[in-house]
Amino acid sequence: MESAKELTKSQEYIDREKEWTSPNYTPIPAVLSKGEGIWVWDVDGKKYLDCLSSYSAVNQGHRHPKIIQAAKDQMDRITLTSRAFFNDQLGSFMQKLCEYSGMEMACPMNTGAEAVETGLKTARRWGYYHKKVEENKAEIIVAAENFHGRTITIVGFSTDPDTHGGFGPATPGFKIIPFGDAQALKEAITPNTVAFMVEPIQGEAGVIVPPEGYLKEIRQICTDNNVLLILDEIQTGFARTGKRFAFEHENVKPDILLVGKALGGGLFPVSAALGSKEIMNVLSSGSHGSTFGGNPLGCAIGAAAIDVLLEENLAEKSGELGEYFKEKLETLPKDVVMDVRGKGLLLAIQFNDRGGAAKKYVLAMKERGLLAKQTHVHTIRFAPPLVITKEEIDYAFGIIQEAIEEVRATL
Ligand code: IF1
Repeated sequence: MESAKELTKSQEYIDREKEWTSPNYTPIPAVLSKGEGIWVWDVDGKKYLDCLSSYSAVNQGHRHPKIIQAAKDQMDRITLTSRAFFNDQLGSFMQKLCEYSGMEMACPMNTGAEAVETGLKTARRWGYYHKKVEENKAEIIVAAENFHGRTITIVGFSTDPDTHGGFGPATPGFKIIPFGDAQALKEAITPNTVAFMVEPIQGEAGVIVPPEGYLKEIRQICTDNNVLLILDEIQTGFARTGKRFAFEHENVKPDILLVGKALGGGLFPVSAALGSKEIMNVLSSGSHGSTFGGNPLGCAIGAAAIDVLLEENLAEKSGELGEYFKEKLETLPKDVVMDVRGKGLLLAIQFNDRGGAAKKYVLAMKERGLLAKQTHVHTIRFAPPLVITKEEIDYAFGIIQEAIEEVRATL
């Protein structure tokens, strides 16, 4: 049990953050000050296993030495040039990223939302320039329960009231269909449809895996109707689900691939929208950009982030260890945990109503030294850094079991 003094130390940080910072989050009360690999420490020196990985942005582990060194080396050279000029890191990073993902060309951005907006703009322009859709008539289809970021356009097609409430009016030109329903896509397409954007596994919705064959079906429907398939792999990408990208589980390829999070190696915002040369060339000079997009520091970090995934074989590890972790989660008491979902090390457990709100379990896990976060009241996502070992999964599972037993006794 923390002493009163220790509580004061953490509390002091919490109070100061609350005093000066907008309340757009309700953090779990852990004040983190150090991270290494799968471990983080709070200001009182308490050690936690990070089972969130900053929503899958720390796949390589906290402060991976190779990525940190690449950042330090680049910081001793040059960090920001803007794209008003060339720099000596961007071309090789774009080539590495395209070769890793099997795409022809990439547009470098910073946050996931920027990559999503880049994908949407590219799809609309492709529609007008190549599909000859009438100007300002382009339609883009998205899935219900989506999460693609927080800009006004993106939240405008969210079905989550917390995400879109109070931010209207929505950007026009978007249609919403049920996730996982290929027939619904077929029926929603019109001659003005330029793209269908979807997460291959819906993260924020609670790690919702679509029916087997869904990706193959929507790929075919988009091809048959000359509609671009945009896959948002910002959370599922970079080895998280047991493959380089989740689309590989069904051997399909998107027309536009959106990436971010772990591309920044747990260090720095690095994202991109990738596609064929025909598609990406619609972004003519002066039509799109960003101050930091393609900056040499982010490129050096992104290149090292990809190298680590390859050198440490993290996609295969994530697949094997994810299976192992999932099998253990499936042994949790069925009267409390009604469902276990996910692929690779993107996993989630859903509590039944008797299990009650997931937050109680999250707090009990935090007390025992494991950090996770609930989503949509009854679900907890488990997404540790992909460098976790089998023994560390056993340790994490022990904490999860104890926390569930403790809370279950109070129900
Ligand atoms: C928050 C959620 C996860 C994403 C997908 C684009 C983005 C995200 C599939 C935008 C970002 C983050 C954002 C963060 C919490 C987290 C999140 F809970 F919000 F929904 F992971 F599920 N596509 N997801 O998951 O990327 O602009 O943030 O770099 O906003 O609370 P970003």
